[in-house]
Amino acid sequence: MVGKPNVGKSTFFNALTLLDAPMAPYPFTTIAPNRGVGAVRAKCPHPEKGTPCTPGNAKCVDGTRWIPVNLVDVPGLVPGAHLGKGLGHKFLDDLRAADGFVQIVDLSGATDAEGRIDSPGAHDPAEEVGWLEEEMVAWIAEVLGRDFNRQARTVELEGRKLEEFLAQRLTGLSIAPTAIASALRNTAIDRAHPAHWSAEDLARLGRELLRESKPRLVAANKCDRSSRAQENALSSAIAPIPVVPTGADAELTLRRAARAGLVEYRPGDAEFTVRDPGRLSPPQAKALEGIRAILATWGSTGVQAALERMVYERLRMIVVYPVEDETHWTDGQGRVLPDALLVPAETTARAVAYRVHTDLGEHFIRAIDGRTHRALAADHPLGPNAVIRIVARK
Ligand SMILES: Nc1nc2c(ncn2[C@@H]2O[C@H](COP(=O)(O)OP(=O)(O)OP(=O)(O)O)[C@@H](O)[C@H]2O)c(=O)[nH]1
Ligand SMILES: [Mg+2]
Repeated sequence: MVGKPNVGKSTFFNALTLLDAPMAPYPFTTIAPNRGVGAVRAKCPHPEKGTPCTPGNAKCVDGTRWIPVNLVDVPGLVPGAHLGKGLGHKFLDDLRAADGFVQIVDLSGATDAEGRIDSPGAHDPAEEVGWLEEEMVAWIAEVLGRDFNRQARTVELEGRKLEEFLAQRLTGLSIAPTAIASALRNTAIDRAHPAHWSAEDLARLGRELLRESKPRLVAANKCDRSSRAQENALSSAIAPIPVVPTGADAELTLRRAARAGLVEYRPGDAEFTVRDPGRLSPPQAKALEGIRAILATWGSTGVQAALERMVYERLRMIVVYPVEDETHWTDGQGRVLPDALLVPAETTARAVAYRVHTDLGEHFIRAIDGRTHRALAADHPLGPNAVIRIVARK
């Protein structure tokens, strides 16, 4: 969860995790990252077998699995952060390990670049998206560029592989070697002479690396104070980055009310019901009616949708179910579909084996498709919702 201060990052994070990270209507409320676990939904395969499942890691509610996803809420970023403005570098370093960024913006335009309150519509959220990208590009270019020319010369002299040299410099940024290779291709940079690369070349490469390795999605937050026209303007200004309108505050209220047993609400739903109107205080009743109006306008609070679009569309993840018995879909203890794993689309059968256990990956013989009962080779790419048994040497 990234963005300028005071846009609702911690509120968004709390809504997804039901944790209690501090939230307040002024900038820099968050001064150190908050870590927690949210979840994305997937249709559970158990009805195909006609038996209930026995989930271990990902609970199943009415046929919907909730697959855990690690989330990090970081302090607000301001223009000039890579030079140390605001909480600067510290903030950027918290982003290293992320697979993707959900940028929260203030769609209502009622906060300036430093997160100070202003009148609604005074600021254009598209600008936040623009300068945040520049900050991240500058940050990656800086990580790449430290003592670059001297080291690049030795790479040239020793004829070392450029990709390896760059990968080494980018360690910890969670950037795949394939992303480095395609960033090099896309920038058409002079591969033979890295020692001659200019600061501009490094920035171009940084921009490509960011694009290749850290998919982004914008949550246009505070939609309760915004219009569809504002959403459309933002979407066209920052295309092709997808925009999901969100009301983090409303989602948090609903989830907490559901936890307290006051309402029936499932994250992502378009509606909720009050269990016992007599139990609500007048302010609670009023807040919930306000949220009803938000749901009527926007269809949902958008928070769950934003996370799921990030995971499924932007990160291209799928859910697979490893089992030990391909007929009953059970593990060794007879539990049905115990594990639901999020893996990149087209992950191979062997890679899933490694995810389950290193031994299983190393001693992999074949996998068996739980639906067709056909054998799958190690490099067979898996599709969404695959149920597979892995056969390994003992
Ligand atoms: N109207 C409205 N206000 C919201 C929404 N989400 C969050 N807020 C409010 O925005 C303010 C800032 O929320 P935080 O979650 O602390 O924002 P942040 O981005 O984490 O802020 P920093 O940690 O300072 O960077 C709080 O007053 C929230 O109640 C929303 O969907 N609608
Ligand atoms: Mg915060």
